[in-house]
Amino acid sequence: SNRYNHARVQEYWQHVWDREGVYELDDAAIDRGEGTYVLGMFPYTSGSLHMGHIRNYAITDAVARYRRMNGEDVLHPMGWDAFGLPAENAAYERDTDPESWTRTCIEQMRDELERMGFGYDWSREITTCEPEYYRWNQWLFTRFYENDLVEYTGAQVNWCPDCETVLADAQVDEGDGHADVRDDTPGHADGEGVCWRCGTAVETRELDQWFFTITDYADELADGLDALDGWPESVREIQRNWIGRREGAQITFEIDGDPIDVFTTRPDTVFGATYLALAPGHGVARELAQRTSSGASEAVDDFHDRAADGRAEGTAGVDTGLTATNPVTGEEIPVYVASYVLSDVGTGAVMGVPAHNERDHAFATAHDLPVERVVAPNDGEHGERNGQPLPYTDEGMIVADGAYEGLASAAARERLLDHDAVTAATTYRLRDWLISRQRYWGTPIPMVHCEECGAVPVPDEDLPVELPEFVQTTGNPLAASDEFVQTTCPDCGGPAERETDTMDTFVDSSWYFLRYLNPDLSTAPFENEVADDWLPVDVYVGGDEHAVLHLLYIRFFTRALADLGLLDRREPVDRLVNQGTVLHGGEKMSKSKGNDVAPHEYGAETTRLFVLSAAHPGQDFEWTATDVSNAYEFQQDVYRMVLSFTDGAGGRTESRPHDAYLEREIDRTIAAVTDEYDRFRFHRVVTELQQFAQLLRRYREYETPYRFAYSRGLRVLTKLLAPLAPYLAEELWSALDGEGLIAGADWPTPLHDIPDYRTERELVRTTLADVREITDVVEITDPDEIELVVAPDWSYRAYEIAREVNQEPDSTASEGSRRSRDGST
Ligand code: ANZ
Ligand code: ZN
Repeated sequence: SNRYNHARVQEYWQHVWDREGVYELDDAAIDRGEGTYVLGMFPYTSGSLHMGHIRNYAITDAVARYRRMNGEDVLHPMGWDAFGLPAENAAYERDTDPESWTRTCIEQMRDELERMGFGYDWSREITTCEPEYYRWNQWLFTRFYENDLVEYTGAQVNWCPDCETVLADAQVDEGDGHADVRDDTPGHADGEGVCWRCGTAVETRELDQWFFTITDYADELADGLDALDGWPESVREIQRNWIGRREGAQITFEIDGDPIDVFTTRPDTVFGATYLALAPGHGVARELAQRTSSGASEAVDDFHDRAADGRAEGTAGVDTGLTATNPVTGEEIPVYVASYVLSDVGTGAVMGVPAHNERDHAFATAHDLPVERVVAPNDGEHGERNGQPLPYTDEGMIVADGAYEGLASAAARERLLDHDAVTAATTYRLRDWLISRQRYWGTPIPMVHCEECGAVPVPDEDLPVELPEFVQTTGNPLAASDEFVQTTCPDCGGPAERETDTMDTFVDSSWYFLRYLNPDLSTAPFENEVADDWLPVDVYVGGDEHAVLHLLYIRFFTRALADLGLLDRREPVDRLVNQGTVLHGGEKMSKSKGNDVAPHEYGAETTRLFVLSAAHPGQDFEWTATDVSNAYEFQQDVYRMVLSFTDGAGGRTESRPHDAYLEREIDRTIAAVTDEYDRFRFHRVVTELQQFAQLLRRYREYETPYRFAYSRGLRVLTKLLAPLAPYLAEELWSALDGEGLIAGADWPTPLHDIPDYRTERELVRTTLADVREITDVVEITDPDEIELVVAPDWSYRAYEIAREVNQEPDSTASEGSRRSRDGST
């Protein structure tokens, strides 16, 4: 029939693909190491796929198919991010265990992915909750431990009382559902924010915890961003802010003859310091609070209690009664404890300069402290102190009396470095990565605590340390299992206890892209040489909500692995694509908002074709039923067109001069579409193909088609469509008697030299009535006059078509061919 029955077609071709193993890359190809690595962020095993997943994987699949048709060895694997709290929560809710739940999710999601027509190499599937996978987390942890990349230390940590676990900084949200990394306030264990998973208000606790010392790499990770020009600038900027490198100085004040260091980015404002402020919990403040003698110490103690409960915010603070000496001016200034000073930033102490800093100004206003202007704008009157509103936070000229007066900020900073009490210093916002979780569903940290020997790593030959059987308890199920906990010390053989913390699941995903290369390797997590051949991942696609967690951790891991001698490469990903959001009714499409559309509600292929055609991969777009049905109609049109030709319409065998334009248009389309694929602009591919299909239809309506050119046109159309609508393309390809499967067919090439259609263009003035499905309509200045941009030797065609094909101009026909220059990002 002339109707495309997508359900039947999908089932048939899926079967053929599976039988032929078309998407599998054999070990020989892996060892050659010359291929293209196309990867989508593997999904968390939550139960079912949502439209964001579909968009993500439709992009990688299109790239993988396109590159495969270009003759490349394409590695396009898939796996499961299978550990984590939600599985545990689901287990409690459903009275099952996390493993059974996770396995059920995986079965369902794999089935959904297959039915979308995504061509994965399933022979490389990995699942992070398998002991065979997580033993390598443990092995890598031990390597990190041996090389001083692991620390075990007491720390103020973010604690989710509902999940009963510690959270990394980046897992504490501002309460709007996303870690808001643009906020200046570091979120380190300051008791603010909510759990990224459950939304419960986060608390602060002090616990002994395992850390990866990612801060050792702070400079490298920040500097490396400059060279990552295949990454969106927005992600690089988020990482830069997250690392938060601040150059400045440490200035040593004195309290009763004892030194106290402050960190500042603006040492040139030291002349205007009117108070000194300590973080709650700062050593000096704590000592004072423990004294019993004075009223001030009681107030400080009381303030500490309030701060610990999260009841001290904004400009909250308390006068300690102490004074500090400014080493540069010799002035005595009061010492406060202030909640806005963070204990783990800089030195945990600041000099307050209300005239030149917003937060200090707010604090000074609240506590009635003096404001002393010491820097004036360069263009202001020299010496003028009250002309501008305060705080004045830019650089300028020093207007404080003394040796520095009249110097520019930068020069003053320079000279201040000669002062004994001032030293150059750099601080970072980045904290070490807290990987301890007091939960069941994760990789057990392979350490043993021995009273004699302290913390001792489990020897490699005893890995994996497998999870004990799951039990329902309120606390940590690992700690509840005596059998798991009681062990012997690997060093002295005495009685010892196993560590019961499990690893943050972000450890699992920090190196999974290496495991796909040799998923069954039993002697190491990956093979060094193979990894060096395949890294960096050529194209990595995923959401920008991972800008600082996952995408920073994979960069850290890659560098750490390189320093351990396991890799040469230092960056994991060459080109990063962040897919935009699918909106529905103006809001992000999601189950929780109740505005979601299940991926299989429409034909799988219609859905993927639609999400690719709707917008540039990085752009958000709105889901509309009309646009979906347009994608559906396009499939039907192409199907009808091909089938009606193969159904016996023979066509001419002699060419006529007039056919030349079709031949050229085929070549031009190949060039244009190829270019759009190279730029990941699948929406433009679809536009090109729709126009090309329309051209073929018009050509055929106009006269008996020249068989050679027309059937070539149909084949080219089918091939160019294959990365986006692979089932349909297979069906058409077999109807056109194409050789083999289109999934393995060669990408079409132009028959004639064609001009670079992008650069060699010419402006042609014409009227709306003359315009048919020609080329880019750039700008309509007047409804009757349109500027067309066409390649030089195509301009004749514009007039040809207008004159010959269309006797009856109507405005809707030209609407359909209008293209703006948007999306040219
Ligand atoms: C005095 C000063 C004067 C500062 C001035 C700035 C401007 P940003 O602001 O993000 O670049 N600071 C230092 N340690 C801190 C801590 N533990 N908690 C809170 N704030 C702290 O970060 C650097 C500035 O943050 C530092 O420079 C310091 O304030 C403040 F006109 O010192 B500044
Ligand atoms: Zn021991």
